[in-house]
Amino acid sequence: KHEAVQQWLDLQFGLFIHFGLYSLPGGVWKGERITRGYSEQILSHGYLPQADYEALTEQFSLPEFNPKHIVTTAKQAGMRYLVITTKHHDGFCLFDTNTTDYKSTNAACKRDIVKDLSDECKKQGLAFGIYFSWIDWHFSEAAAISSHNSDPIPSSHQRLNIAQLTELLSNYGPMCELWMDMGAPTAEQSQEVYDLVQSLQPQCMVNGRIWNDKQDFLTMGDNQLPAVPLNCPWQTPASIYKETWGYRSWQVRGDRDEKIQELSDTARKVVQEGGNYLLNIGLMGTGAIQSFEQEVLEGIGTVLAKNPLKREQNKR
Ligand code: JFZ
Repeated sequence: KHEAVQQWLDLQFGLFIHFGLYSLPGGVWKGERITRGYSEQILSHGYLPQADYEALTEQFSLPEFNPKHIVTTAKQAGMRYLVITTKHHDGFCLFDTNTTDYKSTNAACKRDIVKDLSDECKKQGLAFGIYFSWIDWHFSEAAAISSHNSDPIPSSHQRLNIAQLTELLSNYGPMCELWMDMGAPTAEQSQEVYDLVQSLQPQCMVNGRIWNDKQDFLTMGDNQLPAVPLNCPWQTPASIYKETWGYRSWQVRGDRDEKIQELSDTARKVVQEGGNYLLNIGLMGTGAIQSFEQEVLEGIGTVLAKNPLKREQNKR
C-alpha cells in the first residue's frame, strides 16, 4: 500500500462534513435546546420519538444545498480532500441503497448527496472520502435508541454494513479514505471490512476506528495531536467548537479571527508533525454552510495562501 499511503499523506488537509436529518433540528427540539451530547446525536440525547425523527425526511428538501459552492469553499481553504457522513449513528443514508428506504433519495430532496459531492470533487480535483458508522440505531435488531455507542455488532447488522459499504465503494468512484466510527466490532468483523476495501478500492486508506488494529492510519481524538511521535500515518479530526460536529443553531461561536488563528495553527502543527488534518463543519438543515463556518474557512484559506502548510523534513 506504499503508493496509496504517500498519496494520502500528500492530501494533508481536508474538509469533514457532518450532515443528516439531525441538521434540521440543529440542537433544538420542540423549542427546547438539547444540551446533552453532540447535536448529530439529538435522537438519542434528546430522547426523541423515533417516528418524529424519521418524519424529518419530509422536511429534508435542501433548498440551499450547493455541492459546487461547498467544494469551491474547501478548495479555497487550502483543502485537498472532503469526507462526508454517508451514514451516521441514526442510520439515515445520504446515498441511494437497496438495503433500506431510510435514505436521502427517498426524502423530500430526492437527491443522492454522496453522488452530488463525489461528482463535484472529481470536477474540481479534490479527493473524496466517506464516514460510515459501525452502529445504526435504525437497524431493526438494534435498540431504537442506544444507551451508548460502543455496542457489539450483531451478525445481521454486520451484513447490512457490508452491503451498504459494498454499494458505497462500488458506485461513487475512487475514494481516498474510509472513516469508520464507533461500535465494538470483533477482529473478524474489522477484518471483513478491511478486506472489502482491499478488494474494491485497494488505494482507499482506512482509519483507526475500523478497530482491532486493522487500520491504515490512526485516528486521534478531537483536535488532538499524538503525545509521542508516531511511525505510522495518522489524522487529527477537528470540530470547530469541540462541543458538536453536527449543526447546532445556538452554538456559542466566539471570535471569528481568533478561531481562524487557532485552527490554522493546529493545521500547521499537525501537518508539520506528519499528520493529516480533517476539519469539520456541520451543514445546516437547508444544506447551506453556516455563515461563521464559511468565514472561518475563508479566513484559513487566506492564512494558508500566505504561508502554506509544510511537513518537517524528517517527518513522513
Ligand atoms: C464520534 C461520533 O460519536 C460523533 O457523533 C462524531 O461523528 C465524531 C466525529 O465521532 O465521536 C467521537 C468518538 C471518539 C472521540 C471523539 C468523538 N475521541 O476518541 O476523542
